[in-house]
Amino acid sequence: MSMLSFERKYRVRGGTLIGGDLFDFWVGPFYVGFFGVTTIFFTLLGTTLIIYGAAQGPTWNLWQINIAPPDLSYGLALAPLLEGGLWQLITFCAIGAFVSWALREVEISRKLGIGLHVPFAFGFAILAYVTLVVFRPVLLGAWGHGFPYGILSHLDWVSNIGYQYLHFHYNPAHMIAVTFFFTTTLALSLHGALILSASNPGEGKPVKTPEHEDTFFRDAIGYSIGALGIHRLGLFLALASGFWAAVCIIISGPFWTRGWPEWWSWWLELPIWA
Ligand code: UQ2
Repeated sequence: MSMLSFERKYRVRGGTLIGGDLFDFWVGPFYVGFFGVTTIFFTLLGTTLIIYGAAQGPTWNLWQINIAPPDLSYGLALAPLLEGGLWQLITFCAIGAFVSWALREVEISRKLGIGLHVPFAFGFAILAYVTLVVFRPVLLGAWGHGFPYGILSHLDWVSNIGYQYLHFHYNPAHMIAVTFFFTTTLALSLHGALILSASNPGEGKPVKTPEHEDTFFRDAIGYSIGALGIHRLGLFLALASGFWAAVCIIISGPFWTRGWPEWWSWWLELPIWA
């Protein structure tokens, strides 16, 4: 079925989570829906606040623009606009936009009768962000523990947090996250290369089949995970990356306040060395 006739057939009413038929329509290729409206609202408001914040600042240099969270002394209270209040509003808008986008994905999935894997996966990215700017700051008792919104400033923040724990690479959850990130790139490069190799056998030669894909890996390592399996593995690896990234930062401060190298003392203190 051609794409245009498929869309005519499957762009159906219903599947909305809220508002019934109210925003149940398309604008050009885009589905709108209640959450399309809230996404636009939070995105426009948040972006306007970022530009307003930049306009107050000392620079229009794109690399140096910075919108900082409130001073730690404000704790978990609301701060004046130019003393972190903008950061608080922007954070609220960002979460509003991300969650709206996820819920719009849910509505589109429900319309099509497909699984909720895409919004579920996006939810992990949202979780990682919310961990940095809400969960950890709340556990530490101040919005000032969130990261600043700026290209260089957020890099400085990451660097400072790293040194605060002496050597962040000794954080065991960070080790697990990094390993998952690298394994994700390994799996995606294997998968992308394998699919393209079967699809592009060379000029004038017929495109090859999934059996060829299986056989390449059975010849090479005696095992093929399969066409469906590689996608399950890929999704798992990607979600585990984000999950452990969130774990590694939430435990830094709320659950471990010393340097991360010191955490490994448990190994030296095992009774088996005695
Ligand atoms: C595979 C398969 C695919 C693939 C890939 C493999 C036909 C088209 C890449 C090979 C993957 C394996 C053996 C798992 C590797 C494990 C890790 C942790 C990276 O068998 O089936 O489908 O794309």
